[in-house]
Amino acid sequence: MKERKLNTKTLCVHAGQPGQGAGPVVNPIYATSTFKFRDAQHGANLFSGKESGYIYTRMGNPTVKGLEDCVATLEGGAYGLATSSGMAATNTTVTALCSAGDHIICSAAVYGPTNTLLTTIMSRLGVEPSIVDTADLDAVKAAFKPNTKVLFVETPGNPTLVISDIAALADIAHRHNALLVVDNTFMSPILQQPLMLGADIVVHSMTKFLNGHADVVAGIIVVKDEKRYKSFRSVLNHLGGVLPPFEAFLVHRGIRTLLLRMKQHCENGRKVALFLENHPKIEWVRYPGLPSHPQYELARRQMKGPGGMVSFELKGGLEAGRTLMNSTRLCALAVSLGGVESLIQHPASMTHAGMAKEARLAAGITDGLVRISVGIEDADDIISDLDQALAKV
Ligand code: LCS
Repeated sequence: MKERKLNTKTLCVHAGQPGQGAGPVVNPIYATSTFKFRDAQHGANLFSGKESGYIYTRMGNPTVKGLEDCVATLEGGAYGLATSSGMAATNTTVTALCSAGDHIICSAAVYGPTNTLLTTIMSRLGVEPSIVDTADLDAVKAAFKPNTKVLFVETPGNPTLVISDIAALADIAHRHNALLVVDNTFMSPILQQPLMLGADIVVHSMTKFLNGHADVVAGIIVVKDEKRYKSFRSVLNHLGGVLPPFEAFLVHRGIRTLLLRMKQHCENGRKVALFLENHPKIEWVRYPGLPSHPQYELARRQMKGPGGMVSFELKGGLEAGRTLMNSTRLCALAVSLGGVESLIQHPASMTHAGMAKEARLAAGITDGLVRISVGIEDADDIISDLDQALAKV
């Protein structure tokens, strides 16, 4: 009998966890830095690859492997590589794919430090970046050079929520013998599966929706084939930015409720976005679930839901935004996103403060833009908090 494919809800609960048979129900924390060999030959065989098994936790650990298998399954990929942060996932990916003399194209609207990593550190090491609005396919085509190795896309982009067409960009990248890397942090594999749309590699900050509880910093890379996995594993092992087992355990636990949480983030995100759009003190709102989003149709085609991130600007600009952020009682004034609790922050002076002002403005990150990560609390409570804070503006 052909094995029935499990549905996503079931995979969130079971992927990467121990299978049937006697033993633990939950993949335990292997709190060990190193693993004993049977004898000297066994150790030599593990190092040479003649036998597979665990050697040393920087090279692999059963708790971390359970999480890697889980996220790879949810993304529709073959292998995962858990990293110590989302930035470590991006850094490891770029380092694995690019050498001095190569060129990389990156979305204009990305998490601030991703832009900084490419435009300062990677460029210092000889990898030349081009920052492009990847929602504009003609601009992307024009940016390719003979030495372009990677097209790095964040969609929806942080914090403008601009959406890039993954399938079209995969096609463009492949025509130029380049690889498409997608940062899927804002969506999680529940709402968007870039590998299924043609992307070659997915990276995540698992600090956000995947973990979902604002108590871990973590990242992951998902690839489609063994050859790339082995080369990435070697780079990660030598760069050293691996995820420790305790953090892996927490993220794996968080993923068991990922689908339920994402449903609630979408439901609450819609309600909050609609409330803001109808409020007289709001200048504009950007949310992929609102018909006013410039790429509403693409969002509906490419994403299974609009997610929990909402960006907006008040009519009074930056000063009004500051008063709002200082007046919320339930929404916490903090960076990060994707947790069960609602957070509010100001990208120009916080998450994207490290970017050059011209680059920030070119990416649509205005001085007055305020970003909310809508949590899974009762939507009416979030809205009433924003309502009382708006009354103070
Ligand atoms: N990619 C995206 C889309 C992100 O939003 C972040 C962090 C990262 C990568 C990096 O992940 P990390 O190393 O922090 O795990 N975004 C943050 C934000 O918007 N506020 O604080 C962190």
